[in-house]
Amino acid sequence: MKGTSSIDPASLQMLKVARDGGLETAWDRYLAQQPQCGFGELGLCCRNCNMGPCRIDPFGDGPQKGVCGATGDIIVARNLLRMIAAGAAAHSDHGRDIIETLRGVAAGEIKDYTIKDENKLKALAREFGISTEGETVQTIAEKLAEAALEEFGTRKGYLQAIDRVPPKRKEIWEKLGIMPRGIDREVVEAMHRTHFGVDNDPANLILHGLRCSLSDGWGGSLLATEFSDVLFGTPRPVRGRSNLGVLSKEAVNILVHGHEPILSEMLVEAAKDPGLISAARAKGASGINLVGMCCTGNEILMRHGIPVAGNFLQQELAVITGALEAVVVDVQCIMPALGQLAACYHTKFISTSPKAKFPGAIHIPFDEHNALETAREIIRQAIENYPNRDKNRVFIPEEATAYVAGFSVEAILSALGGTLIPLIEAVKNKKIRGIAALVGCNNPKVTQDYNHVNMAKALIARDVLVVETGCAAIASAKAGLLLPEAAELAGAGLAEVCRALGVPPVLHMGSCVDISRILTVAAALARELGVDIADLPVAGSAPEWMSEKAVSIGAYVVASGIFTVLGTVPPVLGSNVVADLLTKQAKDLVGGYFAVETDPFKAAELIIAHIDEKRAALGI
Ligand code: BF8
Repeated sequence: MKGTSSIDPASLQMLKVARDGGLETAWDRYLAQQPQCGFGELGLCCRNCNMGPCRIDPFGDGPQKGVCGATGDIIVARNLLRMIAAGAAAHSDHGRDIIETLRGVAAGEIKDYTIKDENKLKALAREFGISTEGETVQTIAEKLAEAALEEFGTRKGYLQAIDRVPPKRKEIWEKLGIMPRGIDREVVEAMHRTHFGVDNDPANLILHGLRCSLSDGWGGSLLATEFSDVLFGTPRPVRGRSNLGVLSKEAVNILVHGHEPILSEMLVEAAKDPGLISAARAKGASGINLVGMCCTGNEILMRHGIPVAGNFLQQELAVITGALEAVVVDVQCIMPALGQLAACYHTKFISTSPKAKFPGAIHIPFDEHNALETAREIIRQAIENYPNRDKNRVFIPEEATAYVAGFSVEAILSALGGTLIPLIEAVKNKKIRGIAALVGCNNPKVTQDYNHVNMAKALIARDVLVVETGCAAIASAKAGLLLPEAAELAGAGLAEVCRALGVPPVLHMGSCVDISRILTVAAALARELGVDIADLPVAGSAPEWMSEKAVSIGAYVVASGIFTVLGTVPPVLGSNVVADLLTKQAKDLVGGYFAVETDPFKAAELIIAHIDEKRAALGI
């Protein structure tokens, strides 16, 4: 959909406010960047050593080699591997922070968090070969945290969660030499290989990219999900509201944005403090209104039904409502533009992580050892700021769509009566044609939410059950697709299943690290059927992706055997060799492969054709 910024009415209203007020957003900066660098778009620029920077002429007239002799194929492959490594590092470092918090809780050093899901703790301990018999929860947690931290670097052999994978998949990874070892190790090796003068074979580089990404999907991300569930509770279906209309005209509005639930969970706790609520009232506010954005928004909506104010491209728009007393951030997907924008309003932009500081931000270090008090201090600062709100500059759109979220693996199993068999039966008798995972970001290259919403609608209309995470899930929440009533938009078979189970046709499974929940379900389905993941009628898509994390996700989904459609073009088209590897040869090597399709309706058709091909091969 060319020429339109967003399909979200709330975003469109806020963009008008921004334009009228002369305020700049990502959409403006995107336009100012046009035309974007063609070498960069094709992946043909190399800055890995100081003989460069070098770039390859895609038309064949200028240089075809960098100073060192690297061809376009080598440069594209190296750049892609670095993107995967950065994405895997981000997810996995998030995972490590959660595990370290659990270790601190178990050791009694961190007091403000408790272990919310002891059953999951014990199940994970058993998976890691840790005896739970007669042991205290603390001891189990301590041993489990230590074992999980070993996954990052010192483990011998392959990652523990690989045992969830069907045997055929393991054989493929072993044969190709891409069985993921330590999580950190794969990222370090990616950086080593892409250093000057090391790995210069495009296929060898891409294969390591797959291995590195697998250490994210089946390693860092999976541990982030599982240990978050242990600490903060495993999500269950929960109702909430989504979009900028969740901001309040009367209450102190605090927006929490970023990724790690360590911060957002404590803000949820602190916002309930009667003393702080009274303090807010004393300043003339009706109370405290904590809302989320992006993945940290997903974490607290999945576990508490906290309202979610929007997805990636709405972070600036939330500030432009003029109604935010504070934007509190930790790590990832936070625009550095927020500092300057917040300064145009009374809004305090508060950073909390030593890893992520921003121009124009107030830094309040968030220390897990003093978590509740730090969260209270942040909320106090927001309350103090309430009288500075200029009511004449407040504009809050009305949109606040209801949603049902919280579909963890455990919640799905419970909706199905404890086993995957009813789901398998529904797939076999074609009530459910297949399953598509729609994930990932917004990107100003795409009309906001257009690809997400249209793909989801096109798929459910053809009886494809859609599972979502990240900003894709927030797009569906805003569009009303996460409600059981949305079954009326589904094909007859899927609608029947949804009505029988009381679930929406689009299931919100969490934040981006929670794509590991989708992997876990896919692996369990394959095991149940005695086939490989690649044999299942399932597909993935990142219809509006922008981040390096999404590149790692795409790579591990494909490496896990799942066909994946990208809705924005990755920077690989400068190399036919790399493009061919990803879109064709990967199918023979790992079962999964990529397609690029920017039109959401055509992308949905690709997924349906793939699902039908897999159904035919299974004889169902
Ligand atoms: O990890 S979907 S814009 S918020 S990267 Fe970021 Fe993309 Fe949103 Fe969460 Ni995921």
